[in-house]
Amino acid sequence: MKAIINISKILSLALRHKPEVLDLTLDENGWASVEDVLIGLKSKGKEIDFLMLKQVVEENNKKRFSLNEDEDKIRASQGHSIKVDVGLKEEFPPEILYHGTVAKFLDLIMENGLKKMSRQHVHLSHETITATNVGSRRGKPIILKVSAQKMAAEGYKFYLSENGVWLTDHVPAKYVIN
Ligand code: HQG
Repeated sequence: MKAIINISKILSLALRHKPEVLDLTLDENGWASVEDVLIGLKSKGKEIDFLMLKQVVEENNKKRFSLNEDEDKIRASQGHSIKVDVGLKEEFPPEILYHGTVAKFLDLIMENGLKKMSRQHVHLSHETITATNVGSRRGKPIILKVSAQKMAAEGYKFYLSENGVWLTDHVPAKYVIN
C-alpha cells in the first residue's frame, strides 16, 4: 500500500507538473508512454511492472490517472500546471460546489475570488469531505461555498473531470460564500 502511494505521488508530479523527473514527454493531450514511465520509475529505483502500474491506476483513491484503450499511454485526469488538453466535458454544475482552503488566503479570496494559481483550473468538489481534505493539506481547513449554478446561469463554464473533480477558470468573489 505504501509503495503504491509512493509511486502515485511521483506519477502526480511527473504527469501534472514536471515530466522531466521521470524523463517523460507529454503529448498535447497529457499522455505519456507507459514504457517511458516504467523506465523512468526504474531509473529512480522504483522498478515496477505493468501490472503494478495498472494497480496504481485502478486503486488510486481519487482515480487520478487513466490508461488509454490500448494501455500503452497514461495521463493524469486533472490537476495539471502544464498546459494540456485532457478533453474536459463541460457540464452544468449542482447548485453549490465547495472549495477547501485555509485562513491565510481568505482575505485575498474574498477580494479577488478563487484563482487557479499555478494550475489550469480552480478545483471544486460537490461534497464537503473532499474540500475538507484539500484544505487540510495546508492547515486547519475552511470550506467555502460557490454558487455554481448561479455562475453557470450567468455564462461561466464548468467542467467535470473524468475522476469527478469540478473545474472552472475563475470564481469571482461575488459567488463565494464564506
Ligand atoms: C488558494 C489536490 C490567494 C486556494 C487537491 C488554494 C485538489 C488563493 C491555493 C487539487 C486565491 C492553490 C487542487 C486567491 C485560490 N488568493 N490564494 N485569489 N484563490 N487560492 O494546490 O484547490 O490530491 O493549486 O484556496 O485534492 O488546493 O493532488 O489548489 O489553497 O483537487 O490529486 O490557492 O490538488 O489534488 O492551491 O488543490 P492548489 P487546491 P491531488
